[in-house]
Amino acid sequence: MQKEITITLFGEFENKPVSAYQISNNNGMQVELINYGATITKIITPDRAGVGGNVLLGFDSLDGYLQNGHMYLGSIVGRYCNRIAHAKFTLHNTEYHLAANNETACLHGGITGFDKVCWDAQIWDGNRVKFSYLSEDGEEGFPGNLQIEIIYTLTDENELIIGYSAVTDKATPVNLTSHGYFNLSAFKEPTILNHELVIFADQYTTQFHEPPEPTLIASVKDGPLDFTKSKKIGRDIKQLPGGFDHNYVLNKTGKNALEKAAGLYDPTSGRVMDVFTTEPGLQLYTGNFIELAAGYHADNDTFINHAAVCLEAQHFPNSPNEPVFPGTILNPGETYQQQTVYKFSIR
Ligand code: G6D
Repeated sequence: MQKEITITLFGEFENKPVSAYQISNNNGMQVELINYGATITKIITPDRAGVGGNVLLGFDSLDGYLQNGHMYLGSIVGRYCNRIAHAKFTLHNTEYHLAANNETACLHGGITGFDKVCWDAQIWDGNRVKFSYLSEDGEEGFPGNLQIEIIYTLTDENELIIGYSAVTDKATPVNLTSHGYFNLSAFKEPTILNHELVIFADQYTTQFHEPPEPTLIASVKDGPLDFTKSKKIGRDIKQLPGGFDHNYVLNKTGKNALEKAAGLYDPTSGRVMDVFTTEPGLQLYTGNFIELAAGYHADNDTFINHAAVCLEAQHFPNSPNEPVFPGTILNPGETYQQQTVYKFSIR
């Protein structure tokens, strides 16, 4: 029997109410969402002793999100998540210029991306919330009026399913993701360095920091980025300046097939999170700048670096400028559709 979704006031943004939507299932899980940034603010799931804990980094008030917007905590990120080199792209012989908000690149849709706007919300049959947003032609420099819908579904199999769809009246790049920061110990472990991770990817796209270009596809084999066999996140992290912040090329058997991308396990709590997606790529980001956030959290007094890990399913960075990468251009008459599933269990 479906439980009712509860709605509470979470704050106010630009004189509009921001509401929190709590979805509970019949198997010990609870998810909280807010319409600011179509953001996941809490994911409560049981450990091997059956004790529930919040495994998602977030805030209990809107202020926390407004003060730490540079972290994109739990939010939907777009119109184009990750980076576009030189903050520009050419489409149908027109050059489009975006905000260079990350060195000379455009990151996460520019200055006011989808994580920093209020979405319309609609609740459905007890376990589903739909967020909608119209990104107008020219918003952050992108062409076309883009109507986006995000549907969050919490199943009794402890899956949080994120369904993405969008239509446009003019050709435009679209690359959306959910930017959750996870710590499966429910932050009883101060960092995720002891979490074990497997990523089903033999290759990654080289991180472009101008130059070298073009962005290349390289093998992870036997290097610090190799997660083809499960290993502790902390084992090789010191070999990477700051930590992991890399986009993996997932081993896909079929274009747009919903397939397993990664598995995360916390030996302390026994919690497991498996990630399935239709996307070709996955960004591994180990919360390398959290200390700068000087944030606060209901359960913790401060964040520390590597307090949580992001596994963001998406297309590759800079795809509008890399013709060999899977395409991200949505044309009028087409429907952008992607799905990512975060499935929680215990071991
Ligand atoms: C940093 O490079 C990282 C991004 O990948 C991440 O999304 C952001 O911090 C929160 O810019």
